[in-house]
Amino acid sequence: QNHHAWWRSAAIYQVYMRSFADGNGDGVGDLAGLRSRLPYLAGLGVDAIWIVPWYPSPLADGGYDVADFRAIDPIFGTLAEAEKLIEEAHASGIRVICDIVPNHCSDQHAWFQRALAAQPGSPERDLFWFRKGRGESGELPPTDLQSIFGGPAWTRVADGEWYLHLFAPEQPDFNWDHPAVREEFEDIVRFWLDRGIDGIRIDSAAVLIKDPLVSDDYEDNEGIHEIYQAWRRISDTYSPPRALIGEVWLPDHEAFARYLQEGELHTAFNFAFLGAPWEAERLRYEIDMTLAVHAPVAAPATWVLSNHDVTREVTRFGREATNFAFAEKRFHVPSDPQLGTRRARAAALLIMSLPGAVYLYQGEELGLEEVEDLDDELREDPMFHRSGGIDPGRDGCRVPLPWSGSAPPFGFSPADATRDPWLPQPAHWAGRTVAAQEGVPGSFLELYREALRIRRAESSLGDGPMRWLEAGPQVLAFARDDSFANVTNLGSSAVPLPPHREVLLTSVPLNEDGTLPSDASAWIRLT
Ligand code: TEU
Repeated sequence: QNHHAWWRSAAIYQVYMRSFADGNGDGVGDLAGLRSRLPYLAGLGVDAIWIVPWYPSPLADGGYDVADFRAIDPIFGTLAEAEKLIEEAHASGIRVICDIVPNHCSDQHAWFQRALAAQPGSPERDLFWFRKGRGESGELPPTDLQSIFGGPAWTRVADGEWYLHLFAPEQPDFNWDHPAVREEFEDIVRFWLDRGIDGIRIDSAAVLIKDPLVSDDYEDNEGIHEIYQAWRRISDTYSPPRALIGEVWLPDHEAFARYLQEGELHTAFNFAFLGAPWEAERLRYEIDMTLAVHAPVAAPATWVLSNHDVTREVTRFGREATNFAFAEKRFHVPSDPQLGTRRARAAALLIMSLPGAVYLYQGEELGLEEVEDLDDELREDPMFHRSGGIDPGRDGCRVPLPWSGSAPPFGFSPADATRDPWLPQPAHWAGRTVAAQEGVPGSFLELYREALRIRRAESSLGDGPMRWLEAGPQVLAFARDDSFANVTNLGSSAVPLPPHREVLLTSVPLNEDGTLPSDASAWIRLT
């Protein structure tokens, strides 16, 4: 086992910087805020932070519309501050992962601006997907392809040509058949690795190669692997080793695993738990499937309960039987926060004891729920706007964190702030702040902190083998070695724990007779 392969067992904390901590009082999170909260992250016990795009951006898609891949947006700070952050994080034992978005850029990116100013058929336009439209005067888009955020995937420019965007119109797709695009991104990868970045999260990694006039299929096309093999050759020249982490959304498991072959990505997000209901048989299937997918490749399994794209898990798990991170939010299915909280606590102990790495999304450790009652005018997500409001979008999981105090901004911004937080925080978050939970036995935060502490101390946790233990139909029970086991009860009645010496941690107190209540999880030391 390579001890330098830190990503194999890491707990990686996702920082949505706009909403993490605001240092300068403008209502938007920034590098100064993040730097001031590094002691919190070190105390929480995470191994790394993944920072979502911090580059100059008009924020048409929360920063996933990048105007310059080699700079920091002034609302967050400066490149010098980013370098300071990396240094300080390293000094606190925390690695730093940045987010590279290779499929598209902002329509304000210099290359796209140059393409707009240039003639149809020019080399500047060849870096993107400019095409003539259909119809007598080209008034119809080149194809009927729909964008992932809704509406046509083509937008027309002043001279009549159309350009392709798989996401919002403000996010033109690069033409990855063009060698200049490849060289540019290889150089961007070097740029950030040279600044001490420990890993790169690769946005929408499977959709770069396409031939939109020939086929609507933009996922996992021929030629995609060469791109990441080239990136891997670059990352392999760095020491200590750096991780390439793919956001590879592919339903086909074999296709997914090909990104994790020798000489390619080190690891990729496993989104299986985002779509799985709170149901033992289904979760067992997802666990077995995940481990089977990873068995033939060197990459570790990874586990994700939430991120900035999906409904927060407290809300999801509070919906009886369903846990669909995407579709169900459109139908405003009511959620029971007590039930959701209970299950989310159990789910946390479940994923943190499974083999491999875990990704935690800021606020998950506080038990925050989805903010579902944001005013329409405040919602920024293009998914909301481009669906005509049918899809509530992803703003509800991106509300600024509550740190302390009894009223907004809950310490998110300094006392002398000039602006309110960019999205309003619910008043009842007074009970969810870091300060309200810190040191309080049984709080959500202390559960995460204790789980992360044990996870670090137990050599059998993180990457490594597991075996299922005999258990009832609504129970998931597995051992990590001869002594450590997890039992998670998804049923509606209490279950006995297997013979054990010691109870290490439980998501809720055990019953007086020592049984594990429903919707609860326990870490135990076996006899
Ligand atoms: O997401 C990729 C992606 O496919 C998402 O659009 C996903 O399908 C959707 O969010 C589900 O609700 C990445 C980023 O994580 C996301 O925030 C960006 O909007 C997107 O890429 C475009 O860069």
